[in-house]
Amino acid sequence: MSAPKQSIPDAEFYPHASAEAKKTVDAHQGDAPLKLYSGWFCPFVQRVWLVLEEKHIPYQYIEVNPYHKPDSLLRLNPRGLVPTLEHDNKPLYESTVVMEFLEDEYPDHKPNLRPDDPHERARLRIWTDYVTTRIIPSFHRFLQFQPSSDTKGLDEKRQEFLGHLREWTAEMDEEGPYFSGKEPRLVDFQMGPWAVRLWVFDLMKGGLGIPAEGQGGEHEKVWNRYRKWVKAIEGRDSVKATTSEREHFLPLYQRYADNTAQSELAKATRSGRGVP
Ligand SMILES: N[C@@H](CCC(=O)N[C@@H](CS)C(=O)NCC(=O)O)C(=O)O
Repeated sequence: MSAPKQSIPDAEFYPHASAEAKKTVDAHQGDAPLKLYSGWFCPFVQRVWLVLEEKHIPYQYIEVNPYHKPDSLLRLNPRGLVPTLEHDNKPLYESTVVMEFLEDEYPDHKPNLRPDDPHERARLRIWTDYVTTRIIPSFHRFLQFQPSSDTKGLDEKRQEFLGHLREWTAEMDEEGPYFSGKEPRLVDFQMGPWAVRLWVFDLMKGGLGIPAEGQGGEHEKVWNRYRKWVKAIEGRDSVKATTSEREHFLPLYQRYADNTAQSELAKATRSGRGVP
């Protein structure tokens, strides 16, 4: 893989949420015992933010730039990553762990995002793990790949990513619309933030490659199921309430697409490691 190019100056980094997400941020500025240290653009943050919004848990939203880690963040999370939660003055981090914590800590806040059946609950955790260990790394291998003359390599990365997405989708309840049936569960919000960012491949990598309806061949059924799922996710109020203007994501994703991003995730992808 070619050496990363010089990174784009910070000036292009849009400092705060916009559109619907800005309204949500503005509504959560008051002091609260639960504080979300956030980056408006971050899909790992959005996982946690979705759960807070879905369950109407009171929280204070605190915007930080995790690429210029302020002491307020490092004091709570030595890894300096967002999302970081401060709950009754105690820190917690790692998006999937925090999501589980919110379920445990706020049992009276509906909806319940874990099924009661222990087997289904455990099964969904397998597919959460799959998102983090397969889908997100292959998303980034595809996004950060530099084709130059090697378009075959780019298509390999595209197919690897689509293969993982298909394998994940094939595990969904047949009817849905959500992964496990009629109700959304944590796993839906663990994958949702990446699903609503797939436009980056159309804009920056020559297309995502999900076949159009009726053209999915042997995979027609699974892609139809994926479309049903993603429509349901995009329709959630929580998703709308945590999404900023697309144009503000562009400089951030362009750096990944050019393989110049210097985030922990970009570096991990370059060196063949998984999610930081
Ligand atoms: N495993 C972490 C990953 C979080 C993460 O990578 N967050 C990014 C922003 S999207 C970050 O804080 N990056 C700072 C850096 O790369 O230094 C989680 O699931 O919470």
